[in-house]
Amino acid sequence: MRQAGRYLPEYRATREQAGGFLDLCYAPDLAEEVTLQPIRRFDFDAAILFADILLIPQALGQELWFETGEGPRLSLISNAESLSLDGAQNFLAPVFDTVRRLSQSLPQHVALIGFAGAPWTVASYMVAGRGTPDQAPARHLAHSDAAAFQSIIDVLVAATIDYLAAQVAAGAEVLQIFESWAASLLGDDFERWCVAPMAAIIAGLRARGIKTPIIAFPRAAKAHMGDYCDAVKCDGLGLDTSADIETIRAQTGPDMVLQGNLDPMVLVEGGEKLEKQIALILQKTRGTKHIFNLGHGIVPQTPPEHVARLIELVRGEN
Ligand code: 1CP
Repeated sequence: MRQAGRYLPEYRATREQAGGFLDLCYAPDLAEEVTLQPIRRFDFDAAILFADILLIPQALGQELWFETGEGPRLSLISNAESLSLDGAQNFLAPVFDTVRRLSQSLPQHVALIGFAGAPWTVASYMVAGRGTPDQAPARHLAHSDAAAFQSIIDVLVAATIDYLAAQVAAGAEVLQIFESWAASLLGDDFERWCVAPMAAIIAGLRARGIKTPIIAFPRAAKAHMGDYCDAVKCDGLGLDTSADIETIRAQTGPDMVLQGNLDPMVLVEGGEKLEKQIALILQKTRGTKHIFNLGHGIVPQTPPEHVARLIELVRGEN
């Protein structure tokens, strides 16, 4: 869903060289290269590690592959029995290698963002074996056998703490945790499967003395964002395209760092619409702690010139 590089010809060339998408994720020199490509072109203030949220299930022993033109596929599970934490971080060692390389090769002023998926979102793929519009298989398991679903979530929490801690040890300067499917849960379900695991990961990292800023991205969550931030204790909050910046700012107070929420489709369109949207976000966020960013992943058909124009407009303001 982030899929940052796919709008760039240089990404497509490196991806071709790697073979498959997963080969690219596990080849530190190539993953480093595709992380650097947008920075070279646009001089962004931050780079996000090239990897995927589904590497953790694979490291835990679940089969993972990508169907060309379709997306991820995983062998099916309905409890944690076949998952193993032993060896998981070893399996992920190439990712830490990529982070180490990037912390050397990125310009000093460019922050390196490490990341992972949040347990609910990752589990939704693990249980369905693929992406789903409504996460129905995971919601069904969470209701029909909460203990089994909890066992999957618990393994993910433990693996994710280790994974993010290792990224920090390798040089990640900011962490982002993607809860892409936060909108499919409400009320107690949201509390149990989104809030509690996110809080446990952040608390687990803090208990290890890790002070790295952590941005949570509960995409399109319907909860009160002030309460969410208080509960999970994140340092930053990613806003999707549907979020109203001023409303969320009022909910979180002035100290929370917000990030987002330009519509990626507006970036595809460009022109006057893009200029207006950017001006509006800049106006709404002036003088506040806000990281200019999209509200969701950049789409492959985005013309790179529109990204260059965005940078010009945002930088012109400062
Ligand atoms: O080249 C290709 O065809 C593969 C496309 C691709 C890429 C480039 C996938 C498959 N993942 C990625 C990289 C990726 N994914 C990054 C690295 C940085 C970047 O390129 O920007 C990151 C941060 C992610 C995160 C990710 N993967 C999320 C959460 C983020 C979000 O935007 O909400 C999710 C849900 C995924 C799963 C995933 N990986 C890839 C696809 C097609 C999907 C979505 C599957 C679906 O639900 O249909």
